[in-house]
Amino acid sequence: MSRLVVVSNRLPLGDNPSGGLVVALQDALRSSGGLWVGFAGEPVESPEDELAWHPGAAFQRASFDLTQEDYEAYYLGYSNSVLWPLCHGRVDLMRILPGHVEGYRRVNERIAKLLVPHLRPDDRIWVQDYHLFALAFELRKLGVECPIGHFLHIPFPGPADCAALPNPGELFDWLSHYDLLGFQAGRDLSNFTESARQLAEIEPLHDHRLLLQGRVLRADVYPIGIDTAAFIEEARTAPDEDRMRSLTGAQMMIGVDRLDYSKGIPHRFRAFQLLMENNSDLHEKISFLQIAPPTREAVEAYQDIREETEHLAGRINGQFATVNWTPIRFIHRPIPRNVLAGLYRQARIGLVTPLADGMNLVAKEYVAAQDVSDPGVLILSRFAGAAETMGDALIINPHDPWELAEAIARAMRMTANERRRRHSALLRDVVEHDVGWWSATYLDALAAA
Ligand code: ADQ
Repeated sequence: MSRLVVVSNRLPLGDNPSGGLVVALQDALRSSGGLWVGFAGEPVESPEDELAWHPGAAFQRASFDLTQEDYEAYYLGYSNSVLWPLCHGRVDLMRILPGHVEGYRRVNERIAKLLVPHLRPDDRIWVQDYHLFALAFELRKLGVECPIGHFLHIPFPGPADCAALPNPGELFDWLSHYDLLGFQAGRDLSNFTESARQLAEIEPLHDHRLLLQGRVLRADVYPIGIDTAAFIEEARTAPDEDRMRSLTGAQMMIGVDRLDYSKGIPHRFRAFQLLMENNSDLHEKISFLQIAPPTREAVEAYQDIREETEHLAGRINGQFATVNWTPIRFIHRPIPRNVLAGLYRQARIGLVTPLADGMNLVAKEYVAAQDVSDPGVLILSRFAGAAETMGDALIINPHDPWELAEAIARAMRMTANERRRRHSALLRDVVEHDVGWWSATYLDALAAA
């Protein structure tokens, strides 16, 4: 079997690293004697001209260094201040600076140069996400001919948004050097083909193949999943968090997100406020736990979101709290997985309302964590990739606070029969399409590409 080489922005560090992607790729990496290459996490003053090796995992791991300048241009700059907002429909938040795209090209080129001496002719390379769009292009320049696939974890923008890039054609040039492009949802594949049609040269062939900028490649949809069996077990055996039980017997509604403007957290707070204003019978009956650790605080667009959400939560609590009841609890810390699994299981409602999201794994974790005899209700934004396969959730438009408030009220009143019927359909999908299915399906397609 040919060796699998995975390249991602972040290298999973620590002994026996875990996390969905690691679990998904571990078997394929181990059985092929595979290698994972990524950034070690902190910029350094004088980077090494070689990869650094990290023993302690079931596969080989190697990291590359970045200078502060490269980190700012490639990671904080082009990746997270241009591509992230672009792919999440927020071109208004893009900060285009000429040095940033240069830095992005430079880092992709540097990773390619560091990787090439360690490659074998029959390797298969799997590149993860938007930080590394240009990697195949750089590897091909250095003569690498083995199959290279890309998987995009976030949405692909449509033509109107793509046109906001300084040089949209370059993105499609980069992508044309892959053999397989994987997307989370049908929506992303259509956006990709439509954007390429308007901004580059594309010709559809048969069997998910196409000609992009004169090169043949395959593009298809591979919705990512979670390690479902492990998460079900985690939730079943989770510690009972008595401290989270409410004094008034209120049902818990839970939201779990990185504190990111794409996740629609202020929108759900406003909908909750509307619900409270119009349904006094629900006062003291529902308590909303939002867990949202801050991320990317060095990126300008992230600096307002914490203040805005804290302000909203404070206002809502001020308006409705009673001596025995706090309507919203807002936690800014990451939570250990087993505690998180237990909280999902206790929550009568899982609230997942992004304005744009590649997939959204919280939706799948919430479903996996439920007690099948008395499951809770998933409320899911139609803008999450997950909505394409999780139609038995209450699908909502997060921009419409009335619709969202109505869905919460409906979930609170839903009969146990209807909850079980919806949950069993959702669980079937989350079990069948877990993260192992995702990686196996993608890697089969890469082998055939
Ligand atoms: P993210 O934007 O990070 O991922 P998501 O899919 O929701 O979004 O995954 C977040 C993960 O972090 C979940 O496993 C969740 O449990 C965990 N998490 C979040 N807050 C936490 C907390 N406070 N404590 C502990 N764990 C927490 C990107 C894309 C998504 C896509 C994934 C995978 O943006 O759309 O689903 O990659 O492809």
